[in-house]
Amino acid sequence: MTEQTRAGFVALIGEPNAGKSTLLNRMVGAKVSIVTHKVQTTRTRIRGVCMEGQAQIVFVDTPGLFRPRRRLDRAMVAAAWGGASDADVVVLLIEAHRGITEGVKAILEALNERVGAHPVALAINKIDRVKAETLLALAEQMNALYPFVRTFMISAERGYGVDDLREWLAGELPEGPWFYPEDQIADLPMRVIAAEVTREKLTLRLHEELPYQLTVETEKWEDRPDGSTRIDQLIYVGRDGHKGIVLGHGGETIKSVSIDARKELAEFLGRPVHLFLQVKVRPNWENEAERYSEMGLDFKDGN
Ligand SMILES: Nc1nc2c(ncn2[C@@H]2O[C@H](COP(=O)(O)OP(=O)(O)OP(=O)(O)O)[C@@H](O)[C@H]2O)c(=O)[nH]1
Ligand SMILES: [Mg+2]
Repeated sequence: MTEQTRAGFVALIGEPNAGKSTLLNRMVGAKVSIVTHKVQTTRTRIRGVCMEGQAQIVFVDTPGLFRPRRRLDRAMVAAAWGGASDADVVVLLIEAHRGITEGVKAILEALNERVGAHPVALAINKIDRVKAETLLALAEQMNALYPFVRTFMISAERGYGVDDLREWLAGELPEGPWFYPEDQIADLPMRVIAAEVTREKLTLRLHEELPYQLTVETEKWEDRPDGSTRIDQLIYVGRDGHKGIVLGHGGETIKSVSIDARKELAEFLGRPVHLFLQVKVRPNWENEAERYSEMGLDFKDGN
């Protein structure tokens, strides 16, 4: 008798920078969600698919949970909770070395209300950064605060504990047919993935200078008969001064961002890429519904 197929959704939630996107990429075995050292990297729900035996696990990477102030923040946080409430299993990631922060406490308080009866597992991430005693104490304290169904200690970056987590998750999913073809790993449109790659390179390059009010959109996508792809993207910034930062001295910054993004896109697509970037000042983009739909966010949620 063949094993029954299983399929379901696993939401990865946690504070900004907890390592949710790193874990998603590790599970999927490819980079489908961008990762940076900065908080609030992920802006929307990103699905990555992985197979574990006869189970298809659809991981939902979510924006970090924090106290939202601006319109975009609110839409991001709403998207994160939406991901959690739709999931079969929720995995809360916390950072081992930071422990139970105010942000983690706020998430624990909101969990009951927002995800109701869904099972929630705890994943203490970045265990490469702490000693074993610290970890055990943290696990105990967290379990006293919330009835987690399981606790895992992992390093998303190094891969420790990740196989155990994946195996356990597979067994928790309901029996049923798969949602995606067996070889599919993500379900974001390519134009959005391409825009995210450029946003990652900008974030990595600009460090502290990075304008929060920055977004990237793919304007045009052309698969050419010669086997190459031409991608035109717009970088929206909120202010004139930000345009100069993104361009850099003599256009140096945007040039190196473009080179890095093109390289990664060509690798991802398996074909040569011509990437054209243009920077536009758009003071009010954070209040434009169209910018949100391009990102996969709900404009209403930002109200
Ligand atoms: N030392 C260590 N660093 C990690 C680990 N996992 C992730 N990181 C780092 O933590 C930072 C944040 O990782 P992300 O995966 O972008 O975090 P995130 O939770 O998706 O963040 P947001 O999208 O901003 O909510 C990056 O610099 C990662 O390299 C880990 O297991 N150990
Ligand atoms: Mg992320």
